[in-house]
Amino acid sequence: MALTVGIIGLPLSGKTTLFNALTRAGAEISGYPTSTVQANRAVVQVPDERLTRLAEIFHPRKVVPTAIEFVDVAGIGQTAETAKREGLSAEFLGHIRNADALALVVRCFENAQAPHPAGSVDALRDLDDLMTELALTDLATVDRRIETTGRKAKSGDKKFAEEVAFLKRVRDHLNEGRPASQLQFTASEQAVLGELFLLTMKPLLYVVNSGEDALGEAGPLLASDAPAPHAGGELACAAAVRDRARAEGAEVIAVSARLEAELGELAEQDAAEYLAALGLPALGADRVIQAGYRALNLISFLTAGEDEVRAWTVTRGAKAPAAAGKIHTDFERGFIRAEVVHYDDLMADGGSMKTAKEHGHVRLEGKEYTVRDGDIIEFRFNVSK
Ligand SMILES: Nc1nc2c(ncn2[C@@H]2O[C@H](COP(=O)(O)OP(=O)(O)OP(=O)(O)O)[C@@H](O)[C@H]2O)c(=O)[nH]1
Ligand SMILES: [Mg+2]
Repeated sequence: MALTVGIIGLPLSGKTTLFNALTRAGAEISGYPTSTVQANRAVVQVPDERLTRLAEIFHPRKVVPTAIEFVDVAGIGQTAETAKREGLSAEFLGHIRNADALALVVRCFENAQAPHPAGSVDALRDLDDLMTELALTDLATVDRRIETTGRKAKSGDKKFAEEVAFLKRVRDHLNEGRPASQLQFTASEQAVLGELFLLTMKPLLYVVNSGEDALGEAGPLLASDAPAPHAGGELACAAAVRDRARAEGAEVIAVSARLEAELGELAEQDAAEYLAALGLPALGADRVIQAGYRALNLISFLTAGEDEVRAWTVTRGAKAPAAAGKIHTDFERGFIRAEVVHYDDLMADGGSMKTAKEHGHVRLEGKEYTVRDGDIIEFRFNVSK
């Protein structure tokens, strides 16, 4: 099943425009808020040029990239959606509860045709609003759970009393405006948290939606420690989001959703030339997907043969048998060894497995081997025992 990234942000921050750029799905956008009433969903392939290169070497019958699902929802805050200040509605939540990560679209672009609902561009104010809504929503979830568990605790079962004590700690923490992801908890407490699907537990990815003119400068600015070259404006906005994201150890990237959406309508070659002219390395859509992978702490390993060349997703730090289990449970159960050559090594060896073997680049690894991003793996297994 594909991992899901929920695209959230204030009204008119460019969520649907970004969604369209990511998925080329052509969802409706507009210049006034709450245009996205229903959620937009689409599954997209994770771009991986290594697959293309491997396909040239192995001539497989098919090439299978991994996939990621994006969900685009209505704007949060400053709208009827949250006017009652009780957090997000059940319907809204239904769309993002199960997301594996949240992409927070932060508006840094100026656009007189679609003015910012709060009257000015101010990323930190917007982020505070957004995080408050998420925390309020989590608080409501925790409160409900305290009620139900509290009733069970009346039976005298110590387990429920402990759970209530923990939930109250979570509530206090959220009340201080801190995300649940910063809590310390034991394994059994983690199990309780896992059942709550709290929004502030999810890995975050900050997406600075900058104007098309500022994008060329915003990208390098995010990668550097430099202050914004002038006060106010789109670059100062981008720098503010960068500093916030860094303080939280979260991923941050800059895109111009509108530019990306327009590029998405061009032929791939034309889009690439246009990007190069702007000094941009890759389509923002691709960078969002890759940053999503980093936010989720995921890596890809590869399999390559005559039948198929394919990318698989595992959590960073996964051992070889767990990776094998992604392909088939039998592979994990009967795991014997993994024959591994790293993609970079294979390329350095001219794409020849024979040369790679001669150079000692093909290794046999056991159960304790930690899979690396870009490993090309063939598993040896035996399930007859
Ligand atoms: N100049 C400029 N305008 C943008 C950019 N991204 C979005 N817009 C404009 O902002 C307006 C809102 O864009 P949407 O993508 O609908 O915003 P949204 O966040 O999905 O809005 P809601 O669903 O109502 O919350 C549209 O008029 C877009 O054309 C951008 O990068 N630059
Ligand atoms: Mg929208």
